[in-house]
Amino acid sequence: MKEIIVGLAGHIDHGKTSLIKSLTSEFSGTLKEDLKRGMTIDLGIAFLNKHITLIDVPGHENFVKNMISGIHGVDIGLLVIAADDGVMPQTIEHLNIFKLLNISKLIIVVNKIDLVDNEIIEVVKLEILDLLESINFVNFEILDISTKDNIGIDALKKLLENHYHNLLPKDTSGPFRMPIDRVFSIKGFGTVITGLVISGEIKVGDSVSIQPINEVVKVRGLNSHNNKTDKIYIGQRAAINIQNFDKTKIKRGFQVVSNNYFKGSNSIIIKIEILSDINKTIKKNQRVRIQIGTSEVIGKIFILDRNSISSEKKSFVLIHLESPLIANYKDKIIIRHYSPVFTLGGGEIILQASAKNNFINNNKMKLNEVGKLIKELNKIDNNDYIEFIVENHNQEPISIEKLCFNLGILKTQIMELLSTYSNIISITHLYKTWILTKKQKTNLMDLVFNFIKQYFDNNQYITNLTKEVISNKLNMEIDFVDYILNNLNSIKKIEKKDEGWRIYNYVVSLSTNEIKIKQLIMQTLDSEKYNTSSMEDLSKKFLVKETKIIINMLKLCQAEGLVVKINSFIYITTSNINLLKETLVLFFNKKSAINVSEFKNLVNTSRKYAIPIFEYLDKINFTYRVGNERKLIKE
Ligand SMILES: Nc1nc2c(ncn2[C@@H]2O[C@H](COP(=O)(O)OP(=O)(O)OP(=O)(O)O)[C@@H](O)[C@H]2O)c(=O)[nH]1
Ligand SMILES: [Mg+2]
Repeated sequence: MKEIIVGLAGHIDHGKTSLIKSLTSEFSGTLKEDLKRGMTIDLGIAFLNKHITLIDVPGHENFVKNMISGIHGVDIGLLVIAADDGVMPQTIEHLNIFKLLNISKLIIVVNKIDLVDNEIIEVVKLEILDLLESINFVNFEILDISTKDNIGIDALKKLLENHYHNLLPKDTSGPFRMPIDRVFSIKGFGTVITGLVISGEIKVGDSVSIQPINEVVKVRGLNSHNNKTDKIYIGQRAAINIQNFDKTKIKRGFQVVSNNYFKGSNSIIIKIEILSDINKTIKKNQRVRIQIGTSEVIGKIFILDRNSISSEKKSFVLIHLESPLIANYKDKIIIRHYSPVFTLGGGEIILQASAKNNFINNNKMKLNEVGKLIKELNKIDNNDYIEFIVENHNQEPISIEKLCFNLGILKTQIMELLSTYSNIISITHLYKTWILTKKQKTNLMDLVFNFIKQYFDNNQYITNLTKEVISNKLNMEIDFVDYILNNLNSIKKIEKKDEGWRIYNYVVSLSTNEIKIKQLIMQTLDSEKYNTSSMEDLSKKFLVKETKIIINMLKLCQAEGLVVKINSFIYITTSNINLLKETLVLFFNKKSAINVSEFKNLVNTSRKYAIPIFEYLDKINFTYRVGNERKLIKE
């Protein structure tokens, strides 16, 4: 399962289409206008044999956009330079685009050698070598060709065959992804989409989605090399026939992808690179054309750590896109000047954000925060941002699913990838898996512990803190909080207390006066049974000027489970409540329902207490109301 795609490039009229014709005896143009004008406008596809595909592109400066659509993701770049013309503007621009898209294998064809003598050929070659050196291209071969006199064609075929044999098969295990370059319909078949598969594989019958319109479609048929096939995979040019789908809804630039992968982004953070030969800078808020794969959208560049960007230094910028783009980690992009249109540079995607969650409009990520991110990114010099992406989720650790989505890889691949990162760990708890850096985990453990500690310091009369409160206050996923709490417990920093947690060995430290008041409250409430004093009554009784101490001690008694709050005025001790329940159970043995006056007599209380106590008993599901009576809820 191995194929190679060769993308042609070069200045207008230098002989790209002629070369394809000589190699394949096939005309690759697809448009009538191409024939009329004698110039290529859009992409053309031709097959050298069943495993080598050639992609023809236009050389005219107005159609560089189509050229980029054609050569993104190819294995080899084939740059055609006419010997009678030498290096021309699009020779340079196309070569730069190969470089920016990381198409590192290059064959240079010096064409039309029939038109010049040997000396000129040598001069042109020197010119080419100079150019390659200035762009820092090292992996290339140069061939002399005349398509007119059929010189060098066999040598080129042989060279391409050699490349084919030396190429290692590509890994087909990723999620499926194919940027669309053509859409058409065939009578009786419906809509057909073509493109170059840049990741994964699909089979007939699979369900895939079309992004960024997020439409799920079923694969009805597949085609590759003009033949029906039941499977297409990475590295192939392919056609997908989809069921019942209106072709006008699909455009070049959309992508066919595995469901739940590669969704549209409205904001991207990229590592940007400006071409050295254009002598231009990119300024803050500049509008540019952004091209990824086969799509182009307009974007605005936010430079957050300097005023402008020139070719001397790579930098990170935020780009806000006017319409969504399928942009994934490490995707290569081309940046073109808005008007006049020419290539400014390129870049690599580091982070992407969807429309709902975009960096600027969402309160979650203000511009100055993006600025901080960019400062952090500037510190990384190894071109690997996975650790950064993981740690960037900070208090809301990234789930394994989301990380797979962000990186564009499958769950089955991620663990192997992450095992090569010594600072990254995975945590599985309550059937969920999060990915964190070691440092992030330590920080989050500290954060939760310090939060609990401070909470206890500020609220000294509480006895525990629930995970719900912690999750809420720290804005952290509850199941992850649960993991951290259990971890803090295992290292004896906190311990379980009733339904929540408290600092390990925590004791509420009370003053002598507080201890005294607490005892008095307990004694009083206990003896008053079901006609208890209110908070104010208690302060009067104990001659306390500040009710605060009573409030605090009542809260503490409540937290310790010694007292039950019936309403804001009525507190009853837990032992008296238990006694009440026992008394009621005995009553219900004799009679199925109890009314207020029976209750008043039974426990010797007044109406003022009876009604709230009834309501309390209903609330705790001990009794239920039937008319004016209460019945026992039997377990
Ligand atoms: N003498 C001579 N003419 C050639 C040779 N190869 C191509 N041509 C001529 O050059 C002209 C342009 O050739 P094309 O193959 O259309 O060039 P292209 O690079 O595809 O042009 P665009 O698609 O418009 O960028 C045609 O008239 C060809 O006949 C060659 O080896 N020798
Ligand atoms: Mg052409």
